[in-house]
Amino acid sequence: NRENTGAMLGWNKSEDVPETFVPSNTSILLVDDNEKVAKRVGQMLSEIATITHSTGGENVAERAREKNYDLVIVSLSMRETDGLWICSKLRSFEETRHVPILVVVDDCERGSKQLVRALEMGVNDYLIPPVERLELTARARTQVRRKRYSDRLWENFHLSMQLATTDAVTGLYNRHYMNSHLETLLRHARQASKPLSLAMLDIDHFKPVNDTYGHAAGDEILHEFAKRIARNVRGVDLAARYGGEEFVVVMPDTVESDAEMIAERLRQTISNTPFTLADGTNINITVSLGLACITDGILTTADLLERADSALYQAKHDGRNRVVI
Ligand code: GH3
Ligand code: MG
Ligand code: MG
Ligand code: MG
Repeated sequence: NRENTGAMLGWNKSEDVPETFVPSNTSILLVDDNEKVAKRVGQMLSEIATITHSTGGENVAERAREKNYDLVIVSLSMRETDGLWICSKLRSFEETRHVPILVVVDDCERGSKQLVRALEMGVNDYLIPPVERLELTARARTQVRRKRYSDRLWENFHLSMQLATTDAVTGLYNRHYMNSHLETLLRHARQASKPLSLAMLDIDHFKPVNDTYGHAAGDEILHEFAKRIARNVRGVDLAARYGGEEFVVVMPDTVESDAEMIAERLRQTISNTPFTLADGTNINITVSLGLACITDGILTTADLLERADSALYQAKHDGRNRVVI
Protein backbone atom coordinates (compact mmCIF):
# COMPACT_ATOMS: atom_id res chain seq x y z
CA ASN A 1 0.00 0.00 0.00
CA ARG A 2 1.69 3.11 -1.26
CA GLU A 3 0.07 5.51 1.15
CA ASN A 4 1.15 3.51 4.16
CA THR A 5 4.69 3.28 2.92
CA GLY A 6 4.74 7.01 2.37
CA ALA A 7 3.48 7.65 5.89
CA MET A 8 6.11 5.31 7.32
CA LEU A 9 8.83 7.21 5.53
CA GLY A 10 7.55 10.49 6.87
CA TRP A 11 5.79 11.72 3.74
CA ASN A 12 2.43 12.70 5.09
CA LYS A 13 -0.25 13.41 2.49
CA SER A 14 -1.78 16.19 4.54
CA GLU A 15 1.57 17.97 4.52
CA ASP A 16 1.65 17.80 0.76
CA VAL A 17 3.05 20.95 -0.72
CA PRO A 18 1.87 23.16 -3.59
CA GLU A 19 3.88 23.05 -6.79
CA THR A 20 5.33 26.50 -6.28
CA PHE A 21 6.55 25.83 -2.77
CA VAL A 22 10.24 26.29 -2.13
CA PRO A 23 11.67 25.40 1.26
CA SER A 24 13.35 28.13 3.23
CA ASN A 25 17.13 28.51 3.46
CA THR A 26 17.58 27.23 -0.05
CA SER A 27 21.16 27.49 -1.23
CA ILE A 28 22.27 27.20 -4.82
CA LEU A 29 25.81 26.99 -6.18
CA LEU A 30 26.16 28.58 -9.60
CA VAL A 31 29.27 27.65 -11.59
CA ASP A 32 29.76 29.84 -14.66
CA ASP A 33 32.73 31.90 -15.85
CA ASN A 34 30.51 34.13 -17.97
CA GLU A 35 29.92 37.04 -15.57
CA LYS A 36 27.02 38.41 -17.59
CA VAL A 37 25.05 35.14 -17.70
CA ALA A 38 25.91 34.38 -14.08
CA LYS A 39 24.65 37.74 -12.96
CA ARG A 40 21.37 37.34 -14.88
CA VAL A 41 20.75 33.81 -13.58
CA GLY A 42 21.77 34.83 -10.07
CA GLN A 43 19.27 37.69 -10.10
CA MET A 44 16.45 35.48 -11.35
CA LEU A 45 17.08 32.93 -8.64
CA SER A 46 17.74 35.36 -5.82
CA GLU A 47 14.03 35.46 -4.94
CA ILE A 48 13.95 31.71 -4.19
CA ALA A 49 17.45 31.02 -2.88
CA THR A 50 20.79 32.25 -1.62
CA ILE A 51 23.22 32.06 -4.52
CA THR A 52 26.92 31.28 -4.26
CA HIS A 53 28.72 32.14 -7.46
CA SER A 54 31.87 30.41 -8.64
CA THR A 55 33.72 31.09 -11.85
CA GLY A 56 35.00 27.52 -11.98
CA GLY A 57 38.50 26.32 -11.30
CA GLU A 58 40.10 23.17 -10.01
CA ASN A 59 38.40 22.65 -6.69
CA VAL A 60 34.78 23.66 -7.19
CA ALA A 61 33.46 20.15 -6.54
CA GLU A 62 35.77 19.67 -3.55
CA ARG A 63 34.56 22.91 -1.99
CA ALA A 64 30.93 21.94 -2.63
CA ARG A 65 31.42 18.96 -0.29
CA GLU A 66 31.63 21.30 2.67
CA LYS A 67 28.22 22.82 2.10
CA ASN A 68 24.94 21.00 1.72
CA TYR A 69 23.73 22.82 -1.41
CA ASP A 70 20.17 22.21 -2.56
CA LEU A 71 21.14 22.60 -6.18
CA VAL A 72 24.27 23.06 -8.29
CA ILE A 73 23.96 24.81 -11.65
CA VAL A 74 26.94 24.21 -13.95
CA SER A 75 27.69 25.81 -17.27
CA LEU A 76 29.06 23.35 -19.83
CA SER A 77 30.61 26.11 -21.92
CA MET A 78 33.25 27.53 -19.60
CA ARG A 79 36.59 28.39 -21.10
CA GLU A 80 39.01 27.28 -18.39
CA THR A 81 37.01 24.64 -16.57
CA ASP A 82 35.40 21.47 -17.88
CA GLY A 83 31.83 21.60 -16.58
CA LEU A 84 31.33 17.88 -17.20
CA TRP A 85 34.37 17.11 -15.09
CA ILE A 86 32.83 19.08 -12.22
CA CYS A 87 29.56 17.14 -12.61
CA SER A 88 31.36 13.81 -12.57
CA LYS A 89 33.30 14.79 -9.46
CA LEU A 90 30.11 15.92 -7.71
CA ARG A 91 28.61 12.51 -8.44
CA SER A 92 31.67 10.69 -7.12
CA PHE A 93 31.89 12.31 -3.66
CA GLU A 94 29.83 10.84 -0.86
CA GLU A 95 28.67 14.29 0.34
CA THR A 96 27.54 15.57 -3.06
CA ARG A 97 26.40 12.32 -4.67
CA HIS A 98 22.72 13.21 -4.30
CA VAL A 99 22.81 16.95 -4.97
CA PRO A 100 20.66 17.87 -7.97
CA ILE A 101 22.66 19.20 -10.91
CA LEU A 102 21.26 21.51 -13.56
CA VAL A 103 23.54 22.14 -16.54
CA VAL A 104 23.44 25.13 -18.85
CA VAL A 105 24.24 24.14 -22.42
CA ASP A 106 24.71 26.38 -25.43
CA ASP A 107 21.91 26.54 -27.99
CA CYS A 108 23.88 24.64 -30.60
CA GLU A 109 24.59 21.88 -28.13
CA ARG A 110 21.07 20.41 -27.92
CA GLY A 111 21.36 16.68 -28.53
CA SER A 112 25.11 17.02 -28.59
CA LYS A 113 27.50 14.44 -27.22
CA GLN A 114 28.22 16.71 -24.30
CA LEU A 115 24.59 16.93 -23.21
CA VAL A 116 24.07 13.19 -23.67
CA ARG A 117 27.15 12.50 -21.56
CA ALA A 118 25.93 14.90 -18.91
CA LEU A 119 22.54 13.20 -18.72
CA GLU A 120 24.14 9.76 -18.63
CA MET A 121 26.33 10.94 -15.78
CA GLY A 122 23.22 11.64 -13.72
CA VAL A 123 22.70 15.33 -14.33
CA ASN A 124 19.08 16.00 -13.39
CA ASP A 125 18.01 18.65 -15.87
CA TYR A 126 19.36 21.19 -18.37
CA LEU A 127 18.73 24.70 -19.61
CA ILE A 128 19.35 26.21 -23.02
CA PRO A 129 20.13 29.93 -23.18
CA PRO A 130 18.73 32.47 -23.43
CA VAL A 131 17.57 31.52 -19.97
CA GLU A 132 14.00 32.56 -19.31
CA ARG A 133 13.08 33.52 -15.73
CA LEU A 134 9.91 31.44 -15.20
CA GLU A 135 11.42 28.36 -16.78
CA LEU A 136 14.59 28.69 -14.72
CA THR A 137 12.83 29.15 -11.40
CA ALA A 138 10.38 26.33 -12.17
CA ARG A 139 13.18 23.90 -12.99
CA ALA A 140 15.22 25.01 -9.98
CA ARG A 141 12.23 24.69 -7.64
CA THR A 142 11.48 21.17 -8.84
CA GLN A 143 15.05 20.06 -8.15
CA VAL A 144 15.16 21.71 -4.73
CA ARG A 145 11.89 20.03 -3.72
CA ARG A 146 13.25 16.67 -4.84
CA LYS A 147 16.43 17.27 -2.88
CA ARG A 148 14.52 18.10 0.30
CA TYR A 149 12.32 15.06 -0.16
CA SER A 150 15.28 12.72 -0.62
CA ASP A 151 17.02 14.34 2.38
CA ARG A 152 13.97 13.40 4.44
CA LEU A 153 13.97 9.84 3.14
CA TRP A 154 17.66 9.46 4.00
CA GLU A 155 17.10 10.94 7.45
CA ASN A 156 14.27 8.50 8.09
CA PHE A 157 16.32 5.65 6.71
CA HIS A 158 19.21 6.42 9.06
CA LEU A 159 16.81 6.78 11.97
CA SER A 160 15.21 3.41 11.18
CA MET A 161 18.63 1.81 10.93
CA GLN A 162 19.55 3.24 14.29
CA LEU A 163 16.32 2.02 15.88
CA ALA A 164 16.82 -1.44 14.41
CA THR A 165 20.42 -1.85 15.53
CA THR A 166 20.66 -0.11 18.90
CA ASP A 167 19.23 -0.63 22.33
CA ALA A 168 17.15 2.27 23.65
CA VAL A 169 18.13 2.02 27.34
CA THR A 170 21.90 1.91 26.87
CA GLY A 171 22.52 3.26 23.36
CA LEU A 172 24.72 0.23 22.65
CA TYR A 173 24.16 -2.12 19.73
CA ASN A 174 21.47 -4.72 20.33
CA ARG A 175 21.78 -8.47 20.28
CA HIS A 176 20.46 -8.82 16.77
CA TYR A 177 23.06 -6.43 15.35
CA MET A 178 25.82 -7.97 17.44
CA ASN A 179 25.04 -11.45 16.13
CA SER A 180 25.17 -10.47 12.49
CA HIS A 181 28.22 -8.27 12.92
CA LEU A 182 30.07 -10.91 14.92
CA GLU A 183 29.53 -13.26 12.02
CA THR A 184 31.35 -10.82 9.71
CA LEU A 185 34.14 -10.05 12.19
CA LEU A 186 34.80 -13.73 12.74
CA ARG A 187 34.94 -14.46 9.01
CA HIS A 188 37.41 -11.61 8.49
CA ALA A 189 39.56 -12.77 11.38
CA ARG A 190 39.72 -16.31 10.03
CA GLN A 191 40.47 -15.18 6.48
CA ALA A 192 43.33 -12.97 7.71
CA SER A 193 44.52 -15.50 10.31
CA LYS A 194 44.06 -12.86 12.98
CA PRO A 195 43.02 -13.42 16.57
CA LEU A 196 39.64 -12.33 17.93
CA SER A 197 38.40 -12.30 21.50
CA LEU A 198 34.96 -11.99 23.00
CA ALA A 199 33.94 -11.04 26.52
CA MET A 200 30.54 -11.76 28.01
CA LEU A 201 29.59 -9.60 30.97
CA ASP A 202 26.83 -10.07 33.52
CA ILE A 203 26.15 -7.63 36.35
CA ASP A 204 26.39 -9.30 39.74
CA HIS A 205 23.31 -9.54 41.96
CA PHE A 206 21.39 -7.06 39.87
CA LYS A 207 17.98 -8.35 40.91
CA PRO A 208 18.40 -7.17 44.53
CA VAL A 209 19.45 -3.74 43.19
CA ASN A 210 16.18 -3.53 41.25
CA ASP A 211 14.22 -4.84 44.22
CA THR A 212 15.77 -2.26 46.57
CA TYR A 213 15.95 0.87 44.43
CA GLY A 214 13.33 0.19 41.77
CA HIS A 215 13.40 -0.65 38.07
CA ALA A 216 13.98 2.96 36.98
CA ALA A 217 17.11 3.11 39.14
CA GLY A 218 18.15 -0.20 37.57
CA ASP A 219 17.80 1.35 34.12
CA GLU A 220 19.87 4.36 35.18
CA ILE A 221 22.62 1.99 36.28
CA LEU A 222 22.44 0.04 33.02
CA HIS A 223 22.83 3.31 31.12
CA GLU A 224 25.90 4.37 33.11
CA PHE A 225 27.29 0.83 32.98
CA ALA A 226 27.12 0.90 29.17
CA LYS A 227 28.81 4.31 29.08
CA ARG A 228 31.72 3.04 31.17
CA ILE A 229 32.12 -0.01 28.95
CA ALA A 230 31.97 2.05 25.75
CA ARG A 231 34.55 4.50 27.11
CA ASN A 232 36.96 1.68 27.91
CA VAL A 233 37.03 -0.22 24.64
CA ARG A 234 38.61 0.74 21.31
CA GLY A 235 36.69 2.15 18.38
CA VAL A 236 37.04 -1.13 16.50
CA ASP A 237 35.60 -3.13 19.39
CA LEU A 238 31.92 -3.90 19.31
CA ALA A 239 30.03 -3.39 22.56
CA ALA A 240 26.45 -4.66 22.66
CA ARG A 241 23.66 -5.29 25.13
CA TYR A 242 23.10 -8.99 24.83
CA GLY A 243 20.16 -9.31 27.20
CA GLY A 244 18.71 -7.71 30.35
CA GLU A 245 21.91 -7.05 32.31
CA GLU A 246 24.21 -9.02 30.05
CA PHE A 247 26.65 -7.43 27.63
CA VAL A 248 29.09 -8.62 24.99
CA VAL A 249 32.31 -6.98 23.86
CA VAL A 250 33.89 -8.29 20.66
CA MET A 251 37.58 -7.44 20.29
CA PRO A 252 38.99 -7.97 16.79
CA ASP A 253 42.71 -8.54 16.38
CA THR A 254 43.13 -9.22 20.11
CA VAL A 255 44.95 -12.18 21.60
CA GLU A 256 43.77 -13.88 24.78
CA SER A 257 46.34 -12.23 27.07
CA ASP A 258 45.43 -8.74 25.84
CA ALA A 259 41.73 -9.53 26.08
CA GLU A 260 42.28 -10.59 29.68
CA MET A 261 43.91 -7.23 30.47
CA ILE A 262 41.06 -5.34 28.85
CA ALA A 263 38.48 -7.45 30.66
CA GLU A 264 40.22 -6.81 33.96
CA ARG A 265 40.19 -3.09 33.21
CA LEU A 266 36.46 -3.24 32.47
CA ARG A 267 35.85 -5.09 35.73
CA GLN A 268 37.69 -2.39 37.67
CA THR A 269 35.93 0.42 35.82
CA ILE A 270 32.68 -0.93 37.22
CA SER A 271 33.76 -1.94 40.73
CA ASN A 272 36.11 0.95 41.59
CA THR A 273 33.60 3.77 41.31
CA PRO A 274 30.08 3.64 42.75
CA PHE A 275 27.12 4.42 40.50
CA THR A 276 25.39 7.65 41.42
CA LEU A 277 21.65 7.87 40.79
CA ALA A 278 19.90 11.11 39.82
CA ASP A 279 18.75 11.50 43.44
CA GLY A 280 22.35 11.22 44.68
CA THR A 281 22.23 7.66 45.98
CA ASN A 282 25.53 5.81 45.54
CA ILE A 283 25.37 2.13 44.65
CA ASN A 284 28.29 -0.26 44.38
CA ILE A 285 28.11 -2.59 41.42
CA THR A 286 30.34 -5.44 40.35
CA VAL A 287 30.44 -7.46 37.16
CA SER A 288 31.58 -10.95 36.19
CA LEU A 289 33.26 -11.58 32.84
CA GLY A 290 33.75 -14.70 30.74
CA LEU A 291 36.31 -14.65 27.94
CA ALA A 292 36.75 -16.66 24.77
CA CYS A 293 39.22 -16.42 21.92
CA ILE A 294 39.09 -18.07 18.49
CA THR A 295 41.27 -21.16 18.32
CA ASP A 296 41.24 -24.24 16.14
CA GLY A 297 38.54 -25.71 18.33
CA ILE A 298 36.31 -22.62 18.31
CA LEU A 299 35.07 -22.07 14.79
CA THR A 300 31.60 -20.57 14.82
CA THR A 301 30.04 -17.59 16.56
CA ALA A 302 27.91 -20.06 18.49
CA ASP A 303 31.08 -21.83 19.73
CA LEU A 304 32.58 -18.52 20.77
CA LEU A 305 29.49 -17.32 22.63
CA GLU A 306 29.05 -20.70 24.28
CA ARG A 307 32.65 -20.72 25.49
CA ALA A 308 32.39 -17.19 26.86
CA ASP A 309 29.12 -18.08 28.53
CA SER A 310 30.55 -21.08 30.33
CA ALA A 311 33.56 -18.99 31.44
CA LEU A 312 31.06 -16.44 32.78
CA TYR A 313 29.19 -19.20 34.60
CA GLN A 314 32.51 -20.23 36.18
CA ALA A 315 33.20 -16.61 37.22
CA LYS A 316 29.82 -16.48 38.95
CA HIS A 317 30.45 -19.83 40.60
CA ASP A 318 33.91 -18.78 41.82
CA GLY A 319 32.48 -15.80 43.68
CA ARG A 320 31.65 -13.08 41.06
CA ASN A 321 33.49 -9.77 40.40
CA ARG A 322 36.16 -11.56 38.38
CA VAL A 323 37.39 -12.50 34.91
CA VAL A 324 37.56 -16.14 33.81
CA ILE A 325 38.99 -17.51 30.56
P1 GH3 B 1 23.84 -12.90 39.21
O1 GH3 B 1 24.99 -12.35 39.96
O2 GH3 B 1 23.72 -14.37 39.35
O3 GH3 B 1 23.88 -12.50 37.81
O4 GH3 B 1 22.54 -12.29 39.89
P2 GH3 B 1 21.46 -11.38 39.17
O5 GH3 B 1 20.48 -10.96 40.20
O6 GH3 B 1 22.08 -10.30 38.41
O7 GH3 B 1 20.89 -12.39 38.08
P3 GH3 B 1 19.49 -12.74 37.52
O8 GH3 B 1 19.71 -13.26 36.15
O9 GH3 B 1 18.81 -13.65 38.49
O10 GH3 B 1 18.69 -11.40 37.41
C1 GH3 B 1 18.95 -10.41 36.48
C2 GH3 B 1 18.10 -9.25 36.85
O11 GH3 B 1 18.39 -8.13 36.04
C3 GH3 B 1 16.63 -9.47 36.65
C4 GH3 B 1 16.07 -8.11 36.51
O12 GH3 B 1 15.66 -7.63 37.77
C5 GH3 B 1 17.27 -7.29 36.06
N1 GH3 B 1 17.09 -6.74 34.74
C6 GH3 B 1 17.14 -7.38 33.54
N2 GH3 B 1 16.88 -6.52 32.54
C7 GH3 B 1 16.65 -5.31 33.08
C8 GH3 B 1 16.30 -4.02 32.57
O13 GH3 B 1 16.16 -3.81 31.37
N3 GH3 B 1 16.14 -3.01 33.45
C9 GH3 B 1 16.29 -3.21 34.79
N4 GH3 B 1 16.13 -2.17 35.60
N5 GH3 B 1 16.59 -4.41 35.30
C10 GH3 B 1 16.77 -5.45 34.48
MG1 MG C 1 21.89 -12.33 33.86
MG1 MG D 1 22.05 -14.69 36.68
MG1 MG E 1 23.37 -10.80 36.76
